[in-house]
Amino acid sequence: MSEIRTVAQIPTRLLTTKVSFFGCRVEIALREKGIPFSRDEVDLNCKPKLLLDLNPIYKKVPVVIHDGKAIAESLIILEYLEEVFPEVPLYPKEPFERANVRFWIDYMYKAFHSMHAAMMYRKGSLERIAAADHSMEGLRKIDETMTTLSADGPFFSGMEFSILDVVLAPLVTALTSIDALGGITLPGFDECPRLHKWIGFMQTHPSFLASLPSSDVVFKTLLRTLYDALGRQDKPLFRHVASSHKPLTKPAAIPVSNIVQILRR
Ligand SMILES: N[C@@H](CCC(=O)N[C@@H](CS)C(=O)NCC(=O)O)C(=O)O
Repeated sequence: MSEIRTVAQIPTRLLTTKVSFFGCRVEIALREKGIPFSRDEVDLNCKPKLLLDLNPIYKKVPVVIHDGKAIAESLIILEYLEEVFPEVPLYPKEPFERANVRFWIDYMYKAFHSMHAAMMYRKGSLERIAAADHSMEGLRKIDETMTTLSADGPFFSGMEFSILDVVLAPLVTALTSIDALGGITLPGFDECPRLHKWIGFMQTHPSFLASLPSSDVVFKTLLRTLYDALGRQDKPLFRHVASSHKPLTKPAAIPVSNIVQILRR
């Protein structure tokens, strides 16, 4: 007689990379749902055949392999996990509430895209200013929405952890890097108190602590991305961002003179 396996016993494997905001979301959802998984970090500068085979269209991480089948694209993976592992729900059941939550997921996804764009465009360029403005507006709207849903939180929509917390998660570590690298002056506590409280609370939340890289690791990775894209041609910009970084959690200044060693690590 064949062995009957519960869904959680079917092997789950996550392909991600050292710092992947998209991969982190999937990791948090897996942990919140109590799904055992193995985690493999892929080198995106030298993509392994496995990744190209499993995600031949986009060739990106994260990819989840569940029961021998590969699922790509973080938001699609999150919905898949919800359908296959419904025991710990992260989305609301009611269709209108669910639609609303999907709206905010889409909004946050785009706000992150603007932050990344703000970082990648040249300093002072119109594109950089527009992207920075768009992401600032995004953060203000997110603060407003959180406050409307629940003035005190502690989670995005109140007392219950939800998919909105998962999707906003990268903000917890990305903020200082985006600030330093993206040339964005982020809205302060006075302007977005609920958002700042959320960030503080999430820095103590177990699934976040286990899944998010430290702000220093995020900074170094983004700095390398920026250096590869711009730094070689724009040394003053590179020096500026390297020296203006202030880590969110651990006070460990990065002297500009050490920058080469940092990038070699
Ligand atoms: N839309 C994708 C984006 C994933 C993505 O951009 N992944 C990055 C790593 S964080 C990647 O694999 N980049 C490799 C590349 O662009 O070639 C998702 O939501 O999963």
